Amino acid sequence: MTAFEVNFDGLIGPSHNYGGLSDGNLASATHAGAVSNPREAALQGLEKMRMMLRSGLVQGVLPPLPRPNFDFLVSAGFGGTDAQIIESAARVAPHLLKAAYSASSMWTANAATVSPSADSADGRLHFTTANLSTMLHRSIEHPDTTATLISLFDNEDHFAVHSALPMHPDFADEGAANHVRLCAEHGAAGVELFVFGRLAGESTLGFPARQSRLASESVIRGHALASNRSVLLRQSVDAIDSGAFHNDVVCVGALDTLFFHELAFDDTKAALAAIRQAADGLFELKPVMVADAEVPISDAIRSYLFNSQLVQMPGEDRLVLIAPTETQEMESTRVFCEKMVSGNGPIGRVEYVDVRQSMHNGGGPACLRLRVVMTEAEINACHQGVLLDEEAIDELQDVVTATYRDRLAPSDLADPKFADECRAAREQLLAVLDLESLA
Ligand code: SUG
Repeated sequence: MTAFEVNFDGLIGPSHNYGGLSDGNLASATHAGAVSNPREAALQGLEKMRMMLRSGLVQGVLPPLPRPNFDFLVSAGFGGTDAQIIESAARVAPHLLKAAYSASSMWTANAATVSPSADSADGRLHFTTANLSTMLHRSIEHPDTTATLISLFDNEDHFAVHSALPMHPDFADEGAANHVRLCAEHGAAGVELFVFGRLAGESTLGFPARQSRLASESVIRGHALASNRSVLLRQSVDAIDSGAFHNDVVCVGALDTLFFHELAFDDTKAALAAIRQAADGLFELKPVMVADAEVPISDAIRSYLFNSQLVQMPGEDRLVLIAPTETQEMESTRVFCEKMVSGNGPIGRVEYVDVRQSMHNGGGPACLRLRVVMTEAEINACHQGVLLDEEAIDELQDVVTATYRDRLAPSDLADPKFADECRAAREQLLAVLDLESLA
């Protein structure tokens, strides 16, 4: 069956700010407290979507979640009117207010894990919303994310939307950021890789390992995936402690190609052997491993070389790597990319995109999109308002330009009027996407 990879990018919300909320995410720590520019952030994201669309790909979008998250603040004991809730949270618990305002749902690679219908025993396209339980500000995303996915994929013949796994560290799940699907072509059965940082119950030193093996195993069961086509791999501690808080900071795969850093996995040789065994009879794996001697892990993480989108563009016979401009600006990664594309490997071109506002919080091009492999029937069965054309992108950009601030300091979150601004902006975005029901 023919299928297409549809990228659902997160539309960056009006409260995008640098809260310094993510332990183990070096960019978030470095930019903590800086003034952000939500308008520029959202426009950068929308330009990336436009670039994909112009290349002939199907491009989707997921709207921002409602922020501030009043349910969260109320469950933390704040009460009264909206303005009173914000004023008292700003006074006694500014860290909770920052969490409630985080625009982190923009990184839709963490929204859910997705398995295409070609891989599932029941022939449906499966989503499991990520519980994101390791980081407080992210743990409050899942109820609204599930509601969004249900609105978009509201057809049980084609789609199964599973709500988040249990909210316990044993089930810590970060979604597609720790998941890679490999195949001969999108519509054919594939091999799904699940990368975890620790076992349930295991405590680790250093930066937090955000994904548990139990979470990955649970998703494999829920999505009715064949066990011989599912591979569980352990992230290396070196990668996590160097700042690879998700596997997609050191690895990206598409079709039969796996592009990864030498230090990404705990045991690279065993990882490749396991993938080859699972792929037996389906495709021949093309690994592209980048040696630490060529691109040190610290450069890979600062530039986000691997947090790139790896896509098959119509009319091009080799894959295209859509990398952040930071990769072009760093000597080791630029030289590596030039050498890679001049060789005859599976990646033939690198396109650089500017998503700097998101990058300063540790989110590159790959974080900003959720990949959903869909057949034509599935594309037709999903909510059409989120499948973009240039006109819709223009309309969204107009709303952003008219309603988003171009300067936001964490202290601005204390102003109750900002909550009204965020609500009004989101309502206008939802209207463009024909999703008023989520308001
Ligand atoms: O979870 N940053 C996000 C970045 C997520 C990137 N996603 C992928 N790698 N797929 C995170 O650490 C920072 C927010 C702040 O500090 O204000 C943040 O949540």
